[in-house]
Amino acid sequence: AQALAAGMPFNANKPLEHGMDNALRPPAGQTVQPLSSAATASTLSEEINSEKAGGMAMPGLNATIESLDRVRVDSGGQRLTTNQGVPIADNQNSLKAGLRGPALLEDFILREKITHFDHERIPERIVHARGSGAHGYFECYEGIPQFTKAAPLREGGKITPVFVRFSTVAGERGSKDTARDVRGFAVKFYTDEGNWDLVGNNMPVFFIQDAMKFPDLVHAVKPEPHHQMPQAASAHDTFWDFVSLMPESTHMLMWHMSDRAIPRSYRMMQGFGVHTFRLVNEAGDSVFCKFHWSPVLGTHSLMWDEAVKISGADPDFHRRDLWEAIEAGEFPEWELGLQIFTEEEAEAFSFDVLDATKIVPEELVPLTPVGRLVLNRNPDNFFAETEQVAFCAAHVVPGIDFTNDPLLAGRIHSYVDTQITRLGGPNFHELPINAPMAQVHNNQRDGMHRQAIHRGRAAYEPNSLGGGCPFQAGASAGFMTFPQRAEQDKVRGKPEKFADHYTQATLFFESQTPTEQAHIAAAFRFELSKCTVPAVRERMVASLVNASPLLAQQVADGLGIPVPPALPRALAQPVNPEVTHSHALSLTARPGDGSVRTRKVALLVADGVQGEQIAAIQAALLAEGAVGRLVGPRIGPFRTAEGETMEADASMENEPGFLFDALVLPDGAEGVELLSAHAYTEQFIKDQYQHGKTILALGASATLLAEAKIPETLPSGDADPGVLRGTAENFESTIEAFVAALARHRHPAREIG
Ligand code: HDD
Repeated sequence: AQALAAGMPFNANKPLEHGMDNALRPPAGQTVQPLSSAATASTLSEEINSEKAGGMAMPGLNATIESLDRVRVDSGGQRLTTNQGVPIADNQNSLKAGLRGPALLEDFILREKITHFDHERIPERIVHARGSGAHGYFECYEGIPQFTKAAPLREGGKITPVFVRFSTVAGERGSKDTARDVRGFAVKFYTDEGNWDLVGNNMPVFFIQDAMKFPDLVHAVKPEPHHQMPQAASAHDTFWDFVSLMPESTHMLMWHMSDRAIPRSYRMMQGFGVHTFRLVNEAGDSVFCKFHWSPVLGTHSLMWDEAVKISGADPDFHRRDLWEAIEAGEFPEWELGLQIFTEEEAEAFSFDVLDATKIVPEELVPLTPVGRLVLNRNPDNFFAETEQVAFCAAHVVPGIDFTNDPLLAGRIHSYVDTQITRLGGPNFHELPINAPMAQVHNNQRDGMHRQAIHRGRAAYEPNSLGGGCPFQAGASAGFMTFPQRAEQDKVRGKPEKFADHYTQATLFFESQTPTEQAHIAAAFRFELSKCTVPAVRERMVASLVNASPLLAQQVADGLGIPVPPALPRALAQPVNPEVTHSHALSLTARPGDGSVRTRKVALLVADGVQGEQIAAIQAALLAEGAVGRLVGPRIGPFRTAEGETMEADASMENEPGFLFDALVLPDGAEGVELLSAHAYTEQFIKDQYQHGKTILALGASATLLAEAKIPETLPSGDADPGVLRGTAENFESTIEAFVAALARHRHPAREIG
């Protein structure tokens, strides 16, 4: 509109239309700094440290800010056009022969609109269909050039833009976030030397050892083919039929039945590269490596009953959580830690590092911290970015290489292949979200939807007509596969150590706290009780006997069956493991920074509550980075006991108790009476208590606790550190105690009788 008013031709407005007026761009006259030089990196590093002050993504840190600007479209002030840029006069009425006459075939505007609409959907991912993404950056701490020449890891202070997508595995695109499932944790690094995708999960092992079995695994866990049920759930016969016949899955099943499978937030879960990878340095020396992402906020989970309820009240729970945190400037952060070990060390381990059903215990090879990942920008458009992003396990850069893990081998093939169907052809790398920031030059040509306009006549190599370009980078600059010796017979089979299916399943179970173990037993019981074929249940319990007779007993009791004889083991001689207890495997080992940042607290209000106390608690929470929301019998204004007005932005109906991390019950006799009479209050409090959350009852609201039958003490007889009672006299210290109790995430002692 400005351009038109100024009498400029329409296209002169193009930069504006494409987001060049983005508020995040540097002021006029200032240029965005290049990412490649070390000097620039350290300047940016300083800027990042102050980024939270502004709560804004910094220019230069996000691939999006620079490279995606050319495709951003902002239609503010623009007139409506067809896809050919023809201005549209009337977008409400189709072209008809007379006002009551038939619509005309000639109406190219109607037909273009409907035709495009008809083709708006693309096939969803066969696995990991439901996900959420965000932009951010990876910052290297010190640089580890002695181990790798990979651009993001070799120099201290180096900043590499990233796009990350989290996902569930089994559910369809529109399924719920809080299903019991593995979570994908896929990171695309836009490095100076091309894109590197670390396509991992929130669990460090996998169900199977060989990619040959992947289609079977996925067919088994997906909804059953005859009636397409159940959605986003492994609790059905075909899944348990398959895994009970596949003892190598036992270790992964322990993780899958643990609270890891129901994370509190994408921001509060670990990520793992799963496979053993290779790092290669400038000299061509190589070591083995496992990648670990550790969240700064700690690793926290939901409870099963909570997850089930959340999936009804807010199927977008994790998506919303990630989005809101980034919008609020509370940028999620993880530390990247590497387990680095030599091939010779690996030879001596009691397990095979090429087996994706095995971890390398942290007690055996500790983590070396190498950098941090920060997500600081939400996508502008879900489809263009989160849906069209294409991760590929084959995308590595110089300095990162594969090992002979047979699961990884299949992945190297599968990801590119699946994108060709999903994204409609071989040019998906040209989609803006997938395009590397490094330059792309090769002789690949044509195909569906080609964007690049290649100039010149030589599309082959070697050539003389194109001056020999693009030319091979050579061994010093180009990707060189690590020259691992390979002189063996061609065979279909697996190495001896792959046959040990239970040692690490036992390690995992025995490293859990009693509460965590109880949750695992409950999850097995729940899932197997959903199987309709008794033989499937029995076979699974028979397999568990090999991992833990105690667990097998608990599950069998829960199913009302005797413990069956153990399944025959593939390995006659039991393995002698290096580590028999690993605290690192328990969620309690990862409390995070101890802060309450981004935790959501419900402050119940009604007419006549003591408003000043509520306001003071809300302010105290905000000062700690937590969110206190006023929740009323309805939304809207409430009159406080002091005669002021407070505004509830949530109601007990639209935001039930289980959506919050903690609860504050107000003082004020009139308000407490109104809450007591309200149909939702009791369940709101009960859910909070049963899910182990912190509850603070101020003054008169102690009666609400009694009405909800909240026990005075823990089952052990001790005081419950998560149920606090406040009075006007001890108000200040109560707030402090409340924040400290909230920082503990949950109070599991309530569960153990
Ligand atoms: Fe996979 C997607 C992670 C084994 C084949 N996988 C996919 C995604 C993640 C993983 C996070 C979603 C990426 C995104 O957000 O777009 N997959 C894993 C991990 C595995 C694993 C950690 C084991 C260590 N996957 C695996 C095997 C195969 C595949 C063995 C096939 C042989 N995975 C695929 C796929 C998907 C995929 C079919 C579906 C959509 C896509 O790739 O882009 O190619």
